[in-house]
Amino acid sequence: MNGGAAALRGLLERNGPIVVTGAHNALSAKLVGEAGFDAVWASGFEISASFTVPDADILTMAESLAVTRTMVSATKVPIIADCDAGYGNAINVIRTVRQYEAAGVAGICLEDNAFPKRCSFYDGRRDLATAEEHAAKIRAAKSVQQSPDFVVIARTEAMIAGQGVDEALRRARAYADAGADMCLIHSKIKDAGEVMAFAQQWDRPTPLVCVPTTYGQTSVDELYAGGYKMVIFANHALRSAVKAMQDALFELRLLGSISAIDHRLVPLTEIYRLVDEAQLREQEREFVLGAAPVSA
Ligand code: SPV
Ligand code: MG
Repeated sequence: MNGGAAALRGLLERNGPIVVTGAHNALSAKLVGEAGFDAVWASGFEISASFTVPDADILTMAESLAVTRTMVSATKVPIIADCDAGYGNAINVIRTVRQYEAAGVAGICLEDNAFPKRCSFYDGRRDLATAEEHAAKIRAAKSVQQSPDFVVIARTEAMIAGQGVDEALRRARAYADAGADMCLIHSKIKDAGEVMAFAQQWDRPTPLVCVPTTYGQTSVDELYAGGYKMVIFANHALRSAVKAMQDALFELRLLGSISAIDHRLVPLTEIYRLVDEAQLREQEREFVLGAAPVSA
């Protein structure tokens, strides 16, 4: 049984917004859970950056899956995996769903970028799959999931590609009708105008998801009131970590003494807590130090 999927279904049935935050490894996923977010977004942008490669289907499915597995084991909070365009066509999607569901994620997101995808915010080339092709991927995904609770989010990049709200509506309707559990409507303009206009015209029961990276002044409550059930803060664990590390490392190099940057650090005991060092000592007492002698 996939406890994460059942928990995510519970959140979908509950009133109020589902607030999700991105992570890129086990530790950041654990911190997202401890901060009280409802779910972890296993972000392609964050995981790619943690390998210092662009978010453009450079990492393989196996690499991203391996990272995602470490997240599942680090937190009880449901994990939603960003599976980009599904790592190929509908046949690749079938294996992607099987592997991610078996890894214990609560759900996956599949976007209608053509494979290989490019991050929604990069300038330059942007090719979308046809609506028909992506709807078939959603149907393929839904046809192979094992647990009825597993959540498939269909994402349209129509507005990212400059094709407007009407094209986003046409595509999202096709994905909802293909069986998507949620539709993610992405936008890169500097206010919530596009996503709000979309939600006003949305005429399916399928709940909506948004990623307010470029319209960060709009609150979760406003987005929920506008029709968005799930809000994903996609990359903020990564960006805050990079800033903290850059500032601390720069100052350490400049000042040459650890005590000068003490105020920037968590104590070692906080790291011990995060890795459950107390449990290690308990297990050592029980299974190593106090091991009963084996009779000959
Ligand atoms: C990610 O975090 O990888 C996403 C969200 O897909 S975005 O970067 O906004 O496209
Ligand atoms: Mg992504």
